[in-house]
Amino acid sequence: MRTGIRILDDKIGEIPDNVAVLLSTSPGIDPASFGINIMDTALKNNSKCVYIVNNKPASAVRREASTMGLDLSRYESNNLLYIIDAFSGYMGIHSDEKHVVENPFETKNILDEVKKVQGDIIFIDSASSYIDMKEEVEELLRMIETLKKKMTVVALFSAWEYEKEIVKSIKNNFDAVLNIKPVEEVTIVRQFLFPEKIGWKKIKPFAVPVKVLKPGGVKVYFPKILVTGPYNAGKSSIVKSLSNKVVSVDRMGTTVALDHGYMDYKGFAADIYGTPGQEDFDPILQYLADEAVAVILVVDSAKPETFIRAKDMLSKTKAYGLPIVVAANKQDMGNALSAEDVKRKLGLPGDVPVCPTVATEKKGVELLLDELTERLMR
Ligand SMILES: Nc1nc2c(ncn2[C@@H]2O[C@H](COP(=O)(O)OP(=O)(O)O)[C@@H](O)[C@H]2O)c(=O)[nH]1
Ligand SMILES: [Mg+2]
Repeated sequence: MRTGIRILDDKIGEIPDNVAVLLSTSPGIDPASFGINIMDTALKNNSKCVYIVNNKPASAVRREASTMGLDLSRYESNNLLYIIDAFSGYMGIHSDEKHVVENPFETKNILDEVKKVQGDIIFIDSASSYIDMKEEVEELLRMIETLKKKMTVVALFSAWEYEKEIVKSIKNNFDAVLNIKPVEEVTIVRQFLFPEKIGWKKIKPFAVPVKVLKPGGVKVYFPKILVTGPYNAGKSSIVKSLSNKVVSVDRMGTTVALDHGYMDYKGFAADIYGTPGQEDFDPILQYLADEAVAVILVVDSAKPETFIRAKDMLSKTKAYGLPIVVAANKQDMGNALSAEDVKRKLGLPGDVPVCPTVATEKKGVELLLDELTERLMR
């Protein structure tokens, strides 16, 4: 089993069978989106899933999935997914669901309902709501122990103000703990996933920037990738070719303000901003570059006389220190230098990749993206 979240999967490896994973989110972040995304990944990998929901109607789970662009009905009708309603019974309301726990106050009844279905992975949405209902944690932990003997357990947890000791004892009972927390930066709040504990693998602490896209699901998300380079090098064309959506402010054929695009590629999502190339705009370059996480430098391979300017722009965007990839663009021009020659002439550090591109034909853009995402993962 994998989470479907790039970087995280690469670092924690495959999740073994018969472990319990706690997915804990800070107040204000709904753990269900993350649980549903992991479930969708598991279903796509042919694992059977069971989803117990005790804090909202089962229909709310389907609705949440559908806003993320994920369709669960196919799996439900093929008996690859069972959603167990442990909410209606708690609320004392009627349920039209196929799988209902009439009295969810006792975990024995939940386990009985689980016995009627089959699954490799079971999701509990939500462990915190169950603890709130029972006002104690032992019974839930015992249920998880029982379930773990048969399947992998993923428990969702909204970490409101619980006593430290309680949280500690809960976490102790899980093989892995993944925390999702907001991190405030200068102007924006981003969400990061922090693995706190991974029982099956030694890991160094790391954090993965995440965002729940509706539609799109959970993506590793980078809020700002900067595309810079001299006038006419092909920046706007690169932003366009990288993007699923694009807004460009062009006047008389060149960018006077800012290109913005949105990229969604192999589990990564990013907002991409192009800078203007003309020197008149240099004073604003550093503002545009604020909070950038990576830089794509675009050069016209047929115009080596612009390379000094290109390097100057890298300095002005304070790109050194960030991951940089170079697009040696306009490779279709008869007099274009090869990517190797562009690299040598630019005189950038050896580990900066220079990729041959023809932005107007989207050629080479995939390689550029692979190099970029590879560097972002580091
Ligand atoms: N032949 C060729 N023309 C390109 C390529 N990329 C961009 N262009 C053209 O070069 C001009 C400048 O491109 P643009 O993306 O606006 O450059 P910017 O000023 O850096 O944003 C436009 O006429 C593009 O159509 C390419 O790879 N090959
Ligand atoms: Mg432009």
